[in-house]
Amino acid sequence: MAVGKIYAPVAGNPRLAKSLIVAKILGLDIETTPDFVMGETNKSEDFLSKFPLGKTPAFVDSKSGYKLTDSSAIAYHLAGRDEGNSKGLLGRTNEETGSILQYMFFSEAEIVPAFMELFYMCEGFNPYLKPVFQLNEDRLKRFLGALDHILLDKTYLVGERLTIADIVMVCNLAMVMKLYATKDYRKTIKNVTRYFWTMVRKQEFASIFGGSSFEFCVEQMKPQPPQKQQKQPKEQKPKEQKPKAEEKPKAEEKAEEEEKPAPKPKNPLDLLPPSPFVLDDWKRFYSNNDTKPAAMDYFWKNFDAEGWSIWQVDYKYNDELTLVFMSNNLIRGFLTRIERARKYAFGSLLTLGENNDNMIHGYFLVRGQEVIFEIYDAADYESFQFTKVDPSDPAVREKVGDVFAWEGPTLPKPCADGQVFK
Ligand SMILES: N[C@@H](CCC(=O)N[C@@H](CS)C(=O)NCC(=O)O)C(=O)O
Repeated sequence: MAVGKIYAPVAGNPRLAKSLIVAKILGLDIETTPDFVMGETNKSEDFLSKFPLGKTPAFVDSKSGYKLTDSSAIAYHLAGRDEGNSKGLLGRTNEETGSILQYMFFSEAEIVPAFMELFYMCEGFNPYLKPVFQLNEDRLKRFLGALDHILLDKTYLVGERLTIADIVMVCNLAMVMKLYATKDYRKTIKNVTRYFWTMVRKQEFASIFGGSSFEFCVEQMKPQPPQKQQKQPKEQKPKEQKPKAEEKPKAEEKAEEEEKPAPKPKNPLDLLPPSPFVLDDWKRFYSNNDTKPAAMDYFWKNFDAEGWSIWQVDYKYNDELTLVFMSNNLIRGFLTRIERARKYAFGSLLTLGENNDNMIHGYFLVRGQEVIFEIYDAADYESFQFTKVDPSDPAVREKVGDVFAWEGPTLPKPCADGQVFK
């Protein structure tokens, strides 16, 4: 029987790998969650009731129900299930354990955050900010340089045997080595590269990272082009909706704040005449019914063209898109940044096509007759073309239905993936 279950996406997950490697070494049976969908499973009520942080990996002991989050904490806990510490994964002396923790924290608190800042900007999760990017490149260089120095005469980080410090470090380095550290870069951290290469070929790591087939970085990941976020606003921006406070110089704003608490500006959308179309009812109906025909019949029956507008949304730089998962990450990043629009909008944005030949296309339903502040305020709004469409046109209705359903004859290309903003 499995000693416990780890909730996390399984494929290629270096955070989950830490625990799987420990389990392999100690012969522990761990249940995993191959059906886990990031952004859905970890946002479910059931998951959040167990793990309020909503993050993975997350562990539950099958006997005691003991719960734990954080990949390194879980791996450390599992390493402690070694009767008599026969493998010594947690060190054999108090000093060794201290050093193990030192390297684990170094890896988690320094290397990983610096790398993830770069990764998120390259994947489009965070807007590209050149100084922040450079700062983190410098930080990563400094940390890997220090690690290189530490590893000058070492095979393992602590003592002469594999410990949990190596497992955590190697798993954390895997993404750096795959996506960032090109051949030239690796030449500047020869000891780190030698250490990583030695470890990934060990049988404990090989089944996870492919052993000798591990694919080192050939071309370094790149941030999203900055000009996309710096383009001039389009004329369709309804500037008057922008709360005045945003235009004031910072110092003036600060002085005012100190004098009196700023009154919370009423959202102009809440002042529109009430609409018979209830967004929450629609979202619920859409989630609980087949999109075609049931949900779309409901949608058009209840749609209120005076209170709501429909917008075709197209990514402006479709010809720069490459892998489907990256396009979908770009969509996810945008939808995260318009989070505040949830009360006033619904939409479906799809990645259509295939790797190296795909486009981002969709439709949004928006309260009122303009693109709302909560959407155009997003840093990457300018990368998307919002075009108002005529909801009384049957051809438009069919296209909206196909995009909301993620399938249908009017999609310009077959749907590869997508995100619903609801
Ligand atoms: N330090 C944590 C980080 C966990 C983490 O950020 N996990 C990501 C997935 S790899 C996550 O759950 N993200 C969802 C969210 O932030 O809502 C660990 O190593 O477990």
